[in-house]
Amino acid sequence: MAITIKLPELGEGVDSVDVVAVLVAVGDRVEKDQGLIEVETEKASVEVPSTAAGTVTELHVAEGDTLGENAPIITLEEEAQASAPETKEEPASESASESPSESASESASVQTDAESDAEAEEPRGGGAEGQRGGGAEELTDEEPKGGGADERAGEAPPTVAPRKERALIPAAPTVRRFAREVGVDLTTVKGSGPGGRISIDDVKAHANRLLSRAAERPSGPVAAAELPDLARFGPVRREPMSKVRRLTADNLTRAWLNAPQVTNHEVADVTDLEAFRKAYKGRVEDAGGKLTMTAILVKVVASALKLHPTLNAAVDMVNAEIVYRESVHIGVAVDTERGLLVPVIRDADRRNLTEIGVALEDLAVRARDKKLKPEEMQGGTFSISNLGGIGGTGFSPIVNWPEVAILGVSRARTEPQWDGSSFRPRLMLPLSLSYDHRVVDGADAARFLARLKDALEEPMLIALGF
Ligand code: CAO
Repeated sequence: MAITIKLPELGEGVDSVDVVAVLVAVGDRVEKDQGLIEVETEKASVEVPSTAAGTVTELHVAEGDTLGENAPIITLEEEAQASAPETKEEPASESASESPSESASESASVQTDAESDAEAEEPRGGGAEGQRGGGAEELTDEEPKGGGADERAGEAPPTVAPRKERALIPAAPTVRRFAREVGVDLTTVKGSGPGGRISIDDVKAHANRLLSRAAERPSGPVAAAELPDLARFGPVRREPMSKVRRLTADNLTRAWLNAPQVTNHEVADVTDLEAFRKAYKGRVEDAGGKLTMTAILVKVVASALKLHPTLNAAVDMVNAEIVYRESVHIGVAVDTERGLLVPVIRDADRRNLTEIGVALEDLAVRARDKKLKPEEMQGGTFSISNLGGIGGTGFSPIVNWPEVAILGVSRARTEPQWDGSSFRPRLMLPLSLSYDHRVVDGADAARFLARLKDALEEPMLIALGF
């Protein structure tokens, strides 16, 4: 007999809930207490269980709906033994007499087969887009809400296969929510728990595998989390992203998700170096360049990398290898109207300061004039991002994957420093080194930063090979 399961009492202070997932489809057999929909309040995300067992004949909700108390969720054709008297539309005895001959165990075995078939034959490879397009939305379009079970009688069942597969996904609401947030389609994830139950770790491992694959296509898109409806909270304006912005977003997301990153901080006394820079900058200008703090840092970093090859390496997790790079190509972050560009100074370790000053000025000007060639932004082995011309006391730059480290530089300030007998005004430069912790240990990073500090404070050390 047909019964309609409704949204139960919502609790004090909760007027409505949002449907974030529909866990069953028309044609599904559900058990009593099985989750039907996942709803979200401002405080929590919960599954609403079925109060009866039977076969779903009608869905009254779709993802994105907002429901109030007592809103109908599904109508199901109830089975004899599993009736829930308080929600029934017909007496239990009639329901029992009209139950189909198909036994509960038969139904259960059909479900189990469907699940194992889905895993064995279809490796749940529809992809996020396919699933999104074919699931709830398709059903919603085809089935207007609100009709009773009898109104639907005789109609061909809607597309149930994708929903059925989805309804069988064994995952807790927290896991479903996490998967949605990181853009993973749960139908493509194999669970490692009992009965194939999917855990958050399974989702993370799956996401990492996808990212490794995506990383093989450096310009490919990165799975994106769906934005909530921000217009609900006030007017919004949408603008298409520029290509530079899209690539930046993809690259930074890939780097952030691929490499576990840590940032170490250090401060170097660059008082003497600044005096040197001012004294000699005219000579570099004569050569067509600029003797800036960034140019000096490129030289110092390039020299230090020869002594710390791990920070000039790349990580190949597919083959479990560290790829040491003989060349030292330093990428320099340049702020342009179009967004962040990172041209590369090739063989920085083999160039003198004047050559670096000329190369950097040329690349920075052409970056801002949109005249850089794509190959001039490729192949870096380490990056420097100097925000000191703008301000700031420190920041955590994101490693420019597939590099394993990046130096962030903030604004040098004159500060009192204790020299053992008195405080003296010294120009102090904040340095922040972010690194891929899979290959660079904290101690390696600290030693590298100490090396940079020493060289910036005693530049002659570079001439001595440190
Ligand atoms: N502390 C204090 N002053 C600094 C400084 C620092 N760390 N770095 C630069 N300055 C000063 C320079 O000395 C210069 O001062 P003067 O005009 O008195 O000589 C002024 O700031 C401007 O420097 P600059 O920008 O001409 O030259 P630069 O080599 O220092 O920087 C470049 C070049 C391309 C790195 C810079 O223009 C730039 O684009 N920086 C932004 C990088 C960025 O966006 N990073 C964020 C990326 S996300 O991680």
